[in-house]
Amino acid sequence: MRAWEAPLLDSGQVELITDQPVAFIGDVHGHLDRLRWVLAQPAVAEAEQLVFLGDLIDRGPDSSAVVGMVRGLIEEGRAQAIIGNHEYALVRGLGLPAAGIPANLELFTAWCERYGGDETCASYGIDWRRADGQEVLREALGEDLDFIAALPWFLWGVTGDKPWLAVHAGLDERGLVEQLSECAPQQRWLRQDLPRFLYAKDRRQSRAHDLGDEVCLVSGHTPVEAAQVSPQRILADTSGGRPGRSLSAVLWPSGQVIASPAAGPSGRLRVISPE
Ligand SMILES: [Mn+2]
Repeated sequence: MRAWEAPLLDSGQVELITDQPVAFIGDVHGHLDRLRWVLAQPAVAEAEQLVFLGDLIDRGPDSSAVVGMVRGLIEEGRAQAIIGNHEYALVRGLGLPAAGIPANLELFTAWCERYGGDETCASYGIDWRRADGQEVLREALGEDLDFIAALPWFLWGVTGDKPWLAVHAGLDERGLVEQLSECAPQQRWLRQDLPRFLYAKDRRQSRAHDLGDEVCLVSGHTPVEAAQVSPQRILADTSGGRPGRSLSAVLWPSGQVIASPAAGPSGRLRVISPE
């Protein structure tokens, strides 16, 4: 029997994915070359499960290929991924009528102009400014859009007696169940405000006051120079999708960090232009 169990919430929200060592992978943001480099490192290749921390898309040149690769890894049972604010903005902005998700034109425009969504559109062969841009983008995304909209908003796991909770932007000090309940599946796409759960930038140090000391809180979202790793907190976004930055993976429970070169072994990494 496990020494630790995730708090009981809506059964759709709690996903204990593995009891094996995992590799947490920070915000990829369309940088396929960095992702390939990280996945090729033996420590990552040998991890039982890969856990992507959200923001697979936007800013980098290859969002479509990154989504395809991660979808493939998930379908093979090799990986899990949570949603990030960039995927949220795409799905909520574009809307997904079949799933009851209304479009939000203001957010869609912001996604294209300020989130780096224009790069994602280009990777799917779409110029978002054309009059039927949303329609053709939805068509081009196809099943990728359903995949992105269905990503879980957080994940639990436990390796031996080492539990973790992954959520894209981290948590604040409020109670755990209160915070996670804001993301109840039936509510999450209908809210009027942007979920802080995915957006807040002030959560490097904070955690829910009732999250047990034994639980490691894992997030991406807030770019840091080097991955922050402690028994209670992992922050793995070392790029924000920007040029000249690296993609990091953090092995759990060892805490080993694997970071791609900011410029290096592949052509694409080498030709990254300065910010
Ligand atoms: Mn990000």
